[in-house]
Amino acid sequence: MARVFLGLGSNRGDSLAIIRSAVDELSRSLGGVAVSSVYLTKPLDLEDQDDFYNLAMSGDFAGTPRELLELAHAVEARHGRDRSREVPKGPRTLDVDIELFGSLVVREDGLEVPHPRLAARRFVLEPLLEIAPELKDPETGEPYAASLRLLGDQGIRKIGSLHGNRNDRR
Ligand code: PH2
Ligand code: MG
Ligand code: MG
Repeated sequence: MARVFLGLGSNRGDSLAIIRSAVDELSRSLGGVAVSSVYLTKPLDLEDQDDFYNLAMSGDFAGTPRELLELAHAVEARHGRDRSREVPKGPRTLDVDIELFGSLVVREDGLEVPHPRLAARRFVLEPLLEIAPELKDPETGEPYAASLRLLGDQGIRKIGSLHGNRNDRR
């Protein structure tokens, strides 16, 4: 059993509903799930596209990294993602990335864990550290909190809980 961390993103379609549904689906294969707040984030890499909704979730997973990747791809496909008809790093209904798989390091074709750009992306690190502030890079032992302090603003804003905040209602 490994504690795994996933990064979810969407900037096409009804992004919040898509992410909510994907979290529910993924949660069926994970134990002791934790889910971060939702963040509205400026697109990185390919800047000429709509802002993304991003969050992180974690849970205990009983399978292999390859099996988790297959699950991630299946959940993406069920939420309208068609990898054969999309622009690399461009708009997508749902992206489910494996950020960390316990302390495993995997560098294979199509499966790289920790995610190669994890420590450079505020839209990944901020939600991740919200649910696990002590997380460290399994290769270097460097706390991700230190990586986060090195990053600039990157245009990310916490917009609240995935299911809304009950205390906001009157
Ligand atoms: N995903 C990308 C490329 N750029 N930018 C933001 N803000 N959020 C993302 O999830 C994202 C991105 C490719 O997966
Ligand atoms: Mg991806
Ligand atoms: Mg991605």
